[in-house]
Amino acid sequence: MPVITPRPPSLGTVESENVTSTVGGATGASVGSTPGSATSAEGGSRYAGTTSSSERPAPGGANVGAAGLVGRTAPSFTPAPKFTLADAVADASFTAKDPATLPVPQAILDAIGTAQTVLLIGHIGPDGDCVGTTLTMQRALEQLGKRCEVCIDDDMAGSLRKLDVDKRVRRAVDLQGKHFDLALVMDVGVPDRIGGALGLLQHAGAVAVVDHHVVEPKREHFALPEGVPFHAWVEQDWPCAALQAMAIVGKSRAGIDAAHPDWAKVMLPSLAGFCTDTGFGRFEGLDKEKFRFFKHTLKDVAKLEIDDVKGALEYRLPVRVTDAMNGTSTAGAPAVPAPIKAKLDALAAAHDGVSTVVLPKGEKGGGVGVLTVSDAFVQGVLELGRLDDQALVEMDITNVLKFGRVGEMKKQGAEITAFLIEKDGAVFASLRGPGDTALRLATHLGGGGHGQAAGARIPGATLAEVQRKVEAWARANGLAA
Ligand SMILES: [Mn+2]
Repeated sequence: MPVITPRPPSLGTVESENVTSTVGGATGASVGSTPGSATSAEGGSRYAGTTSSSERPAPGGANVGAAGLVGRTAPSFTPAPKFTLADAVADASFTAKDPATLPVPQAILDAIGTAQTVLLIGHIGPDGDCVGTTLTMQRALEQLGKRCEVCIDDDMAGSLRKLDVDKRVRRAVDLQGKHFDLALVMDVGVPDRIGGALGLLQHAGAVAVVDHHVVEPKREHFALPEGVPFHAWVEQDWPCAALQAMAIVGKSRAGIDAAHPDWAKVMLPSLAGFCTDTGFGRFEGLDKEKFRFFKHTLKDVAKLEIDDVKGALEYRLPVRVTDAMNGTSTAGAPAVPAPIKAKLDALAAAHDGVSTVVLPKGEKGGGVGVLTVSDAFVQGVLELGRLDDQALVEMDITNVLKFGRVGEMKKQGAEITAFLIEKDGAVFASLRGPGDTALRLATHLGGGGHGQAAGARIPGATLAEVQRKVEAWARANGLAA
């Protein structure tokens, strides 16, 4: 078993989201309607520095990148090819712009202005943008005397739980039957991506969607009762919903200022969302002009640095947990309780824990790495982890395994990687590879996705069966020896 250095888990969501978006007959629609979901895993893995150089599809398919600068207000400034958010902040000639100057539909501002109670809803398979957008809105609106709740009806990875310092994010079941003057659906525009929060809309006095994906939200999609006002504000060319929150909050800045808020705390989640949805400015197809609004919010409103935002998202598993996952032992780490140790040891002895194999290149190149993780192993590690952090969820474990071990397999020459994990009587495959190899393998396994990042759910199969299928496919296609 190779010893690896644990890497930070995903800043965004988990890979399984990418997989779920490609199964159950929801393929095209789900992938197309939630580009953020299919790419936020990329964002996390990019941060961990382990994935291929595949680039993020633009949310609107119409982002103009550096060309967006042509004819705009800063003709003297020419961005470097890789002009990141850090570059935008550091470059004195790149002037900041106040998001308060961005247009926001009056109907949205009026709906928020007249509401006394507001429910902020983000999407399932949550990422930094949806958590950051809803939390900044909650913190800002509460400064204006409104009562708010935040609902994201799904597990959140450790980095996102860390953003939610006041533990304000709730599941739908905990808010059942509550009335809100306004429900704001943010960073998502389709009903099947908000989980049980869809039911909460039945008790809302008004509903508004604020999103940056390619969506056309309509009231009938959300099955709202007769007469309930519905508004939608979609900015497909904006890099994140967090920028929409920055614009909304910017319009109310004077009113919020009267409450003497901690602006860093109010804006930090939206800054984090901007960072995760853009890969800290590294993704392709971004309109760098929008970075000016990030810079203003960071420096002039929150008075923070990028490292503060990184720090707010930094989550590490307890040391004895990473030790248990990697077969390492860290001096000074608390001992693993005997029953859990026995369980994990038994799994290892039965080769039913974690395994990796790297097949060398075939005549057409490739090189294939297969990582398998049994559900029993995940549950054993989870049991251990929850002794230290009760809020630990499976994706905290699986993210670390995936980003650590997949990166390790790539270093050993695997251009194509398959991460196979058991869950609920199925094997979930998360696939990466150059060109269209990931999609081809996914299709072979009955799934789908993008050329370089794809997934499949194989019901009723064992890990070993799927592993053999991956290996056979690779050999048959000349991608493994
Ligand atoms: Mn987003």
